[in-house]
Amino acid sequence: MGQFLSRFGIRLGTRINEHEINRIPIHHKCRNCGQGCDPTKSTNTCVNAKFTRTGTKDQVSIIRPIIPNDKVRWSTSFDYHPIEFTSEKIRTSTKEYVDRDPRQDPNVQIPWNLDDRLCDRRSYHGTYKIIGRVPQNPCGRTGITGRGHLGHFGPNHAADPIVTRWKRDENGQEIIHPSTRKPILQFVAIRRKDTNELAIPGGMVDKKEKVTDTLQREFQEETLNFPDLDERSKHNLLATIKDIFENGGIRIYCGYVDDPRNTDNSWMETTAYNFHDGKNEHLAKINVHGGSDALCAFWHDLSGEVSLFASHSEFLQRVADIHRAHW
Ligand code: RP5
Repeated sequence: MGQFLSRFGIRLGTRINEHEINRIPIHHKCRNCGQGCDPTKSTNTCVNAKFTRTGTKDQVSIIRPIIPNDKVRWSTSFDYHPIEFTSEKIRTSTKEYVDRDPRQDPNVQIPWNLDDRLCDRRSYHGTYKIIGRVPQNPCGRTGITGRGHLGHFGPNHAADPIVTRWKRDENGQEIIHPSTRKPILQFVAIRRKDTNELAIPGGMVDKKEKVTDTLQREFQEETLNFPDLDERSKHNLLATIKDIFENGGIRIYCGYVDDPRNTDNSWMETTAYNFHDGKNEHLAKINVHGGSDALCAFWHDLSGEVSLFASHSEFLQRVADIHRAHW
């Protein structure tokens, strides 16, 4: 996303206004799989569709109709027949942070475009429209109406901590990539349990939680599983991480994510921060282990050739640019 945002003169890490968002062709990828499917092919399903776009292992799978790139914007006319889909888990949830559907119950009133302190329903992309009592995805058609697998109508906010270090040889020297002649960065990656894809260890902002706290909580839950540490070492390590996350970090991006769960009425937005340990002093020494939603966690080289979940590759490219590292 960064690459094409900057092409439109929009700096990453800045709040994007409504005028700017209108200039962004967000849907450069197939909405089913996030890859470069050819929408002109004579099929109405995505060749790369994965169950995670539309269902989980234990739920019915629904394949989205493909929206050709030039028909994504609401302003273009299109014979559009989206599929209504809200997962059973979301429909039957009684959790406080899962919305009830105002289309089904006229008594449900949701404070759209506001932060009522329980939930921030504001979008980084300005005021979104309410059509038929539910928000309209500001980035266009997705092929699905309803909430899919997302708990909120409108924006669902997440946070992505990008923890980086230089790749070093056994003598501690930075390793230079032979083709770009630039040093190689490594980031803390996870393999997601739901899609099996490589990802940044991000997660949803909880009710009443600050984004800065989400960054720290998600990093700890998904990558720090301390099987070998005694209580004292664990305490010291957590204190160091807390200090770094609260006092350092570069904001890389905030806004819409090309997430497989997005629908016409619910979508993901994130804030991504980079925490870089350039001198191998603290974060770089962490021996990461998978926990929570992560099958496993590990240090992985930053490279344009690695395929990652949602918009994560674009965030990492921005990090590589900032540190003048290999991509
Ligand atoms: C992505 O989904 C965000 O960039 C973030 O990494 C992630 C949050 O969702 P969960 O990991 O909590 O499912 O859009």
